Amino acid sequence: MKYTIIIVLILLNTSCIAQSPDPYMGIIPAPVSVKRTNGEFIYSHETHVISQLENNRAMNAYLNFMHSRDMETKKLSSAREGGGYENTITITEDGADALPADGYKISITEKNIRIVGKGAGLFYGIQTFIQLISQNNNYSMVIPCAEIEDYPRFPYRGLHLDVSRHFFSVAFVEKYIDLMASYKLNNFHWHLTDDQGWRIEIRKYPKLTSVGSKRAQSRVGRYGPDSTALFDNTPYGGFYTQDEIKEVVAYATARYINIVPEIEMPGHSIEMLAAYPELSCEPDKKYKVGETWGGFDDVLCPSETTFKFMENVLTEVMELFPGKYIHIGGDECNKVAWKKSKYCQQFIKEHDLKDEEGLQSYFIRRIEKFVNSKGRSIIGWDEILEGGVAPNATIMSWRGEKGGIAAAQQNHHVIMTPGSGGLYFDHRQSKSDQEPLSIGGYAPLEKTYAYDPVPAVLSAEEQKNIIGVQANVWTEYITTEQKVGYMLLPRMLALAEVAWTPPSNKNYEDFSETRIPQQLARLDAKGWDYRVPVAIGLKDSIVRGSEFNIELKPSVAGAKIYYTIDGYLPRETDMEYIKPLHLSVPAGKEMIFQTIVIAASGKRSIVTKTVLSNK
Ligand code: TNX
Repeated sequence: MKYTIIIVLILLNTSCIAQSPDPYMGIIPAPVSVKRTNGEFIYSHETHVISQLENNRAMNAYLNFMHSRDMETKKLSSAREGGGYENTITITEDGADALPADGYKISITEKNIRIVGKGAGLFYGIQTFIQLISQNNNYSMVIPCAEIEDYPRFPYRGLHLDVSRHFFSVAFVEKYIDLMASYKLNNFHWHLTDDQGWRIEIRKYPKLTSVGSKRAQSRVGRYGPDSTALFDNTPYGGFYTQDEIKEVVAYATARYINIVPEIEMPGHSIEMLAAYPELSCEPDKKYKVGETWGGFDDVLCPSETTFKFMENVLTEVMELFPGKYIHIGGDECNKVAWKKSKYCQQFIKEHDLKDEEGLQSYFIRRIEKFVNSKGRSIIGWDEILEGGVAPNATIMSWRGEKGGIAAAQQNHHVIMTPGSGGLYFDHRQSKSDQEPLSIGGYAPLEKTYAYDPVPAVLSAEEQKNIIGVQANVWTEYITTEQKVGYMLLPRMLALAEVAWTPPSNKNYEDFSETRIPQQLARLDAKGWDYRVPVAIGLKDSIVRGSEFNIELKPSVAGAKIYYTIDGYLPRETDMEYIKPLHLSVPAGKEMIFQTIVIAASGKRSIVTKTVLSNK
């Protein structure tokens, strides 16, 4: 009798999916509680809105969305709030006081919809409602009946963008902020200065931009120890004027997003030295704005000139950014220059500091004192713990969780952003050589999703110091807006769920196989670039056997999967996967099954290759 092994690469039992629909109704981040009830609400041109909120950010978000759908809603008198009128949507603060911080409630019945919340909470309720109404990318206006109750896990839900290594326009930054708001992130960490370019106009020091924002050329390819570096021979620059900054701050505020500006010191600052060499320990030396990646030996000298200069810079920065936090960097400060400098060595002795780390700590404390005197607080990268942490600083733990744990134990607030936790979106998303140039580390979607910002080693009391989580988009190798999209999405959606959703509600299968495909289709329609995930149900691998059942699902709603078994790269001229395949491989042979996912917009996944082997 013929011996056959049936290997099921994936079993996506559709009847099973039908029986247990996505418990979160497509919403990312998954809400705290979703209770489905029978029936659906049909949103139409006849639906009236009832609200007494005027000039309200949540209400504006709702009206703008409806306007973009050509669904202007007629307003009914707010006196009807709570009256149970049919075919209405009530948007109200009434009853919001009983909700948790930044929480909201939505009830959808066949007759009407009621969204309750206050401030940011109501705004998040509207974002959830918008996701419900734009599902499956067909902008269906049919909303299943449900009761949703929701609030965030962490108060700080951050996303960073490095605009120094590569510069991104105001329009793009605003698009980025919009995206954050859709997924309930609330802190935009704007990395405005670094060795490779100063990007914010400072009126008192015009050379910061006229000199410091421009580099003569950029290093090509991955930075390494080799001395055969290639450069692109192309000048690069860009900065934001103060008026542009004000515009972005207002744009973010309208979406309940706080901006955390970062001004790097005392390291990552050679662009400042190029503009104002008197800030260095060797003022007669010539400095140029960084053209390569990685660190530089020359950093700010802890002199009175430097402190005065930085205070003046920070004064202008604080006038532009109204938020509580000013990020002062503090990472990777090379100590070479301080070790060589007589002035620094004398300073260490005179101030009874232990060593150069003590000097770094002195530097940060002094800046903190100034920032605190203006009623603001500093955030710094975890290096600011070295040599003793500034008294009121919040720590961003990026070199793993160690710094964050130590800071939480010392009763400092902590934002977790470890590269090792899948939160560095400059790391590659798969091990395929079809991925674009990236900085090195490996952070697939699943890894980001699995991250938990609260280390178990902390006591319950210490855990309260973890105020949130953030992902970072460093742009040494991200030269275009399109590539920002590619590196950001879909991982940012995983970040949103890590930051918002109670851990017990997290479900990677539902997230990656049901909600991500819907959301990606929605983002595609909005013009976002993103990494098209590979077909659901396949991984690059070898599978052994003679008979193979293959069941796949597109990773973006509405996308098509094409495949080949002839060894050639699949493209849209190949067979389209429509229904489960059954492939037989004779004894001693191998068949190479390759797939590509192509979204309606034409965006393509990498090609997967599965060897079906009967050898
Ligand atoms: C480390 S994270 C840096 C950045 C780089 C990044 C690249 C941090 C505080 N410093 O300057 O861009 O790695 O992944």
